Formats: sequence, C-alpha cells, structure tokens
Amino acid sequence: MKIKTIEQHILDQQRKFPGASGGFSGLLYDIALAAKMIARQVNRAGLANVLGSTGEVNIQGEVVQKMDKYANELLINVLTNGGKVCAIASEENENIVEIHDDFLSGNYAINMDPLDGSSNIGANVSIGTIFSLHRKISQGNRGSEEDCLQKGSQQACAGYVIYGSSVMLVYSTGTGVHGFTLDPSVGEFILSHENIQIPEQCRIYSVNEGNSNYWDEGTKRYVNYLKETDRTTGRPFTSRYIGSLVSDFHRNLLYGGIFLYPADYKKGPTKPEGKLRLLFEAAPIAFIAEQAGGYATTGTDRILDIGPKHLHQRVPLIVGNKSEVLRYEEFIRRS
Ligand code: P6P
Repeated sequence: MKIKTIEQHILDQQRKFPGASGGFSGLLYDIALAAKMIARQVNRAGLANVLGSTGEVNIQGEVVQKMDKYANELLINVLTNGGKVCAIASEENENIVEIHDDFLSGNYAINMDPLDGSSNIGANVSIGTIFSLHRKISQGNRGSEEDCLQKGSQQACAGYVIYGSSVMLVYSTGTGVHGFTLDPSVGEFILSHENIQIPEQCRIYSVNEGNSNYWDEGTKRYVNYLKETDRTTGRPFTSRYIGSLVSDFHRNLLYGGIFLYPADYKKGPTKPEGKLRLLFEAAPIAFIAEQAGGYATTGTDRILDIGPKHLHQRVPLIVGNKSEVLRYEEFIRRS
C-alpha cells in the first residue's frame, strides 16, 4: 500500500491547484493536529473524568458535555495560534470567535461542530468533528460573520473526523473525497480511502423513526416505500441509526445509504426546520456527499444552494445516494 500522510496529500493537492494559498495546507494541518488531541481525550474519556456534563446549556439549548467544551476550546486555541483563519463560527458559541489583534488573521473562515453527537460518548458510541472552510470575502483586515455566512457551494473545503474503532479524517477540496486513518503508533493520518464514491446501490436508510408521528405526509410515504418488498430496487432497505451524524453518514457513504433528519412538527407547525444546523452539519456533509457522487436536499432545496440567514440556522437534511434523495424530493413534491 502506498504510504501517504495527510500532509503529503495536501501538498500534492497544493501543487495541482496553485491557486490555493499556502495558508490552506497549514490550516488543514492545524485541524489534523487538533483531531489527534481530541482523539486522545475521547479514547480515554472513561478514565480521565471528562465524561458527563459541565452543567451549562449552549446556544442550541443543549446540555454541554465536558468533552464538547474541551474540543471547542482546543480547536479555537489551535486555530487562533495557527494564524490561518480570520473568523471561527462554532456550534458551541452564539457569535463568531474573532481573532484577537495579538494573532495573525488568515484567509479562511471556519464553521465547525467541535464534537457532534457527544451525548453518545458516555455509552462509547462513535462521535465526530465536522468542519467547513470558506475563503475570506469581507473587506476589513480581520474577518467577520459575513465570511461564515456563505452558501455551501462556496466551501473551499469540508471534512469530518470520526472517533470510532479507528480515527479517520475525511475531507474534500472539491476534487474528490479522501479518507485518512490515524496510525496512533506514529501519530500520523495515513491515506486509506482515496477518492471515495458512494456505491450505486442504496442499501441502508437512517432516520429516527421515533419522530414519525410528527413527519409530513411525503416523508411518511417515502419511509414506508423504503420498507416495501421490491427485489429490483433492493427493498426493503436495512435500517441503521446510530444517532451520531458523522457515524451514520460515514457508514452510508461507504456502504450506500440515505440519511434523513426531516422537518418534524414535534414543536408544532412553527418549527418545521428540523434539528440539524446548516453551517456546522448540513452544508459540509452535503459538500462531501456531492463530491462522492451523492446529493443532499431539504426536501425542496439543494442544501448547497441555501444562502444562510444566521449562524445557527437549522434545516431538514436528507443526504446520500443521489437517486434515492431525488426520489424523496419527488415524494415531497407529490404530497
Ligand atoms: P436525534 C447529535 O446530537 C445530532 O446533532 C446528530 O449527530 C445526530 O444525527 C442527531 O443529532 C440525532 O438526533 O433527535 O435522533 O437524537
């Protein structure tokens, strides 16, 4: 097997695309460094008294896990010291983290979910870090919220780290999706999955069926369709739901599947936007999905075409095999 570290891969990409400034490869290196440090803490969570909550509630109204706080503060620290970012938007912070005058302000803004699915960590379920990079577009010397509030189609890079049976970093800069597995014995991310393409045949569907009474009719009919028997389309699909977006998405990306977190009317008709956040979850996952030959929609709109209105905007997310995601849109159109 060709041994290629993520740093070598980034430099190869750099040589192919001289347009990407040097800051980009340094920024990805900083993210990989933070990922290694988070992985170390996640893997010893049960021993290091970092389980459980801090007792705080974040901007999402969710209880902050100690590991959320650790991952968020570590990433902000590494990125700020790295001098490659002009603004940091985090799922854990109400407003953007501006880069203090004592530090260099770089050419990229980062939107991140430092530790997605962290409520699962107490049960040793795989969790992840999700990141999305945009080129600076604001006029000032230092970054602003404008740099973070860009359409998903404008991302310079999107990626995630999955802290599972092994630690993997998966990313795309718009020229395919590449996966790197951490070799803890040498502390390097080694290329293990070059140019990932989602399999043609969809085999899996992932959705929290506990919400099914609160779905719209189109979603109900589509999920029932997935359960019908039709050997020509491989149905019924297998149901797999971990409740950790990075884990559910990563499995479906490699095996073929569709993930759904649709609008639900649990909180009444006034909150039909679903649970997942556009900037920190849906847009980066959608970018990777499309680069791997898949597709991502709200049910009516392509995720990557949505112009964000505010940092913590939520959207319905249906992502995976393009043919199945387009079929979902058809069910919604007809309902
Ligand atoms: P539910 C984790 O809290 C998360 O944000 C995603 O990782 C995951 O896909 C989703 O929420 C699970 O939500 O409502 O099914 O528990």
